[in-house]
Amino acid sequence: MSKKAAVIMGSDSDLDTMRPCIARLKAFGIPVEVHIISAHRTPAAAERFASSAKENGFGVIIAAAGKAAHLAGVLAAYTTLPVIGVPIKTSMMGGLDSLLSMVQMPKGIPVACVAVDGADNAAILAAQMMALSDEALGDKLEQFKASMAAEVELKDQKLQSEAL
Ligand code: RP5
Repeated sequence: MSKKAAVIMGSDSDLDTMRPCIARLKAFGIPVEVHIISAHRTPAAAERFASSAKENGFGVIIAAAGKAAHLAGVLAAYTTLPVIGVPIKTSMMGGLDSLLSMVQMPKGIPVACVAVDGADNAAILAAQMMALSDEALGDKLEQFKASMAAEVELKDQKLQSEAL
């Protein structure tokens, strides 16, 4: 059976930012579970989820959080699964607070951190990780890259036909 991806958010206020991530994972045919678990408000649930994620059939964990964004790091502390962090944009510091909280992990507990609000890239990176042991998913990623390249080429062709 295909491994699942987990999308964990620190708050329901992160959901709108994370919708493209969930949609992209589904578009690749990856089974997804989405949960709200907070490193600070529900730390026991964070430990429970991450400690059992591997035996529960997950292949990767995506963790989105803002401000003092410790969620990805805390989840990573309790699992050997790869954890991808999505720092959420904040009103006070534009997400720099989330980014630094997430990316500056101490030696031994890595978190693969994407850009502020980089939900879509988190899904693509997760798919690339899971494709290491899933050839069909690898083919879908090849197609995805080819269609992106075709789109750019089309834009360039269109530009060449315009008088600038
Ligand atoms: C973080 O604090 C969440 O991930 C969210 O990005 C931010 C604000 O949370 P709420 O106050 O909206 O619940 O824990």
